Amino acid sequence: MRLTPEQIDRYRRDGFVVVEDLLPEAMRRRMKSALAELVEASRAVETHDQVYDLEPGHTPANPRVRRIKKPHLRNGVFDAFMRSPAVLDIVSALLGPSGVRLHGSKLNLKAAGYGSPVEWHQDWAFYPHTNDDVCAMGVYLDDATQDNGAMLVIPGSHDGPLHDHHHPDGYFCGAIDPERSGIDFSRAVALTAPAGACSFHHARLLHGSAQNLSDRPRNLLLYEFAAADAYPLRETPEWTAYEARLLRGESSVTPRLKACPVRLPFPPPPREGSIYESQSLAERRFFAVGAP
Ligand SMILES: O=C(O)CCC(=O)C(=O)O
Repeated sequence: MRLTPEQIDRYRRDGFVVVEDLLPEAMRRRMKSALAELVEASRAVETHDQVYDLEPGHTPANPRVRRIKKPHLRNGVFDAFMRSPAVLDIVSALLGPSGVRLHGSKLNLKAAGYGSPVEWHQDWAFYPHTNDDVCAMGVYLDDATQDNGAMLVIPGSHDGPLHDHHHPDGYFCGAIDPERSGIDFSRAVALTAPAGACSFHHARLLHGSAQNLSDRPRNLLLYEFAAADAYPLRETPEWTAYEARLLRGESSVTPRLKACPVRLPFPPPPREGSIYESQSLAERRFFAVGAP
């Protein structure tokens, strides 16, 4: 499937585009059963680790998972979809001709009844690159609706400033202070779409999502992609592993530079491991958290 020129224009103007029916139904079912197996296996885990970020209240008898880290390394189905021509054709159209590299992946569960919110942020604050041809693809494993925590975005904000994601005490906490930021949150739109849809959002786009107090889960698989000639500023990657993440295009040691606002996510927060952990340190929250 290819994007129409109108869809590409919309991504450039608004900073996001949603494409329905991109994930084949058989693959969606395989992803859901791979996810169910991973949640079942989380009974063996008591604290966050390399695979799991756990919801408050998780116990072996009552497993509650907030995020699967790097799902493309956990089950082949998550690896296969990001390499499919349908996905790479779209991502190439958005990121340009140099090629596509996987930066990372995650699966945010947002379980029915308690799934945690994600405070407003810009992905760029977490992983700035030498140019901003960087995006995240959301794969809707379930319907995303107004009441089950669909992602909220501020259209056009990818062209605006990089907001402060630091705590007043000086460390990076990965969340924007809703009062100090001056952002007009009434402009937010919800990326509601049926299961099988995929969204693509620019790394500088403002976004967040509310707690899921509905009785339906909202599992969202996310792949982070960078243009092949965008080099990460935060870390010096191990070269062989970095090259293995090149999904399309040619390897190059000549990154493309573009003047973009950058603020490195340092010093690191006292609690690290996932966005949920670092955001739990934020002084003020936008999204309410109900009792689990
Ligand atoms: O799961 C969501 O609704 C938001 C995800 C997100 O923005 C993130 O994990 O960086």
